[in-house]
Amino acid sequence: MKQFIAIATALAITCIAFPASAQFAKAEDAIKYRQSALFVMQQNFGRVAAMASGKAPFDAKVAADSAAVAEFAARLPWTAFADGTDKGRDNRAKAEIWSDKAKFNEYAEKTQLEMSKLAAATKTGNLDSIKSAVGAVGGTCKTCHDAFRKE
Ligand code: ASC
Repeated sequence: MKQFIAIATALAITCIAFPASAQFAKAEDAIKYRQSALFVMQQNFGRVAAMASGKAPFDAKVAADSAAVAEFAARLPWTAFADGTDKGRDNRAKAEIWSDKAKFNEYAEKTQLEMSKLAAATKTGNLDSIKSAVGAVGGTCKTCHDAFRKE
């Protein structure tokens, strides 16, 4: 019984600490997964960013729906940068992702935080708030790419 409680507790803690931790059969799958998640995130963020910059007409409902998807997608890629997934499929991940995990994780969390703020801004429908939130998200994309993405 004691052992059962210990195992159940360990499982519960693991689930709370790593809600979205995914395991992959092959490095190729992990790379494809994170590339897909980042693509979905970028497509949805890009749609809102185009509205914020005036390149696309502002549609509050489309902006809110897109930002909600981008916010969700922003939670997905990071678990797929597991050890041993630097090679296996064409990709631009730099070795620093694995040698400087603390910084990479910090940037990943910042991206999620700013994406959540953008999702909140789109719910208000206020274009000025959306513009500044888009700028903040774009900044986190760029900071991370400059450090961790090959040209
Ligand atoms: C995008 C995209 C990025 C960021 C970046 C912001 O839409 O694909 O990498 O925004 O350009 O500076």
